[in-house]
Amino acid sequence: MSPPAPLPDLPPSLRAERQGALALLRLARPEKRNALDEAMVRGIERFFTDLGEDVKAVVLHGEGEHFSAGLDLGDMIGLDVAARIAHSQTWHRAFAAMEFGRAPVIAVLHGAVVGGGIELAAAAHVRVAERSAYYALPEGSRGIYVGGGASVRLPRLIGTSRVMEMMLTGRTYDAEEGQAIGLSHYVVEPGAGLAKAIELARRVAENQPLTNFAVMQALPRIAEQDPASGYLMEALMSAIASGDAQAQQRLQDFLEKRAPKTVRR
Ligand code: 1HE
Repeated sequence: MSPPAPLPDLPPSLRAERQGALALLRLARPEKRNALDEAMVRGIERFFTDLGEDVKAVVLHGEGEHFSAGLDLGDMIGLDVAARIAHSQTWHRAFAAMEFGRAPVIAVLHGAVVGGGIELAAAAHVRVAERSAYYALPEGSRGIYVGGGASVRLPRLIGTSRVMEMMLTGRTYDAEEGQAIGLSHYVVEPGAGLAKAIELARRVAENQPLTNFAVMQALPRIAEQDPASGYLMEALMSAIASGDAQAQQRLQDFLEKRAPKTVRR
């Protein structure tokens, strides 16, 4: 078997490692509570853009007590309007590279998941929250506005009204509340998030690659289309995925009792 593809060069505030078919990306700036500065955001873009073809799923997590304190507020000091637009668009590119990248991303959330930290988490495909996690959009009290895609991604997750209320009042949601409103898919005990995310990522990595492609690339676009175009796109995607040799084999495996059943777990 060929050795795993090398991981892209990253700043010291981001650490990447391979575990078989998985890649793990760690926010490694705990002394600043994983506040995301420009080097980290550009590093995130590079990581997801240059991900090797043999990476089948990614786990994103944070070092220290918090997933991320959001934007490094120092980056907002003294920029003119054009530079601020460019700054926000750098975040958009980085998180789009993740959301529409080569491999599904499972994020582990703990401690503060605030501002740009929620924006980063919202670009992941599966979110596992430890009980310590809490969510906030403190932009209002900082005198700024979201710039990492929250206006687009968060209303789709939790509704425009909740995003408005979070931004206006600075209210926080804890891990359980976050799960109830759709910010995370799982809540686990403190310290158990990474193991859970790796378990989920291994499962994701075993799917047919074309199915994962369809889920990541087609599903969110279909969901935004008018229904008639969406049904057509779904039929086309479905035909492409199920016509693949690996899909045909998997179907045969089930029919000939070689594949596991879908049971409650
Ligand atoms: C930071 C940042 C940051 C910490 N930018 N430096 N985000 C926020 O408004 C959240 C701001 N952070 C906090 O409220 C707190 O830091 C925490 C609740 C997350 C953690 O508190 P704590 O007591 O553990 O840490 P700390 O003492 O506040 O912070 C440790 C250091 O990290 C300290 O620096 P030091 O040099 O004094 O050690 C902090 O200044 C630094 N630090 N958070 C810069 N965010 C694309 S637009 C997105 C818009 C947003 O994300 S707005 C939300 C910004």
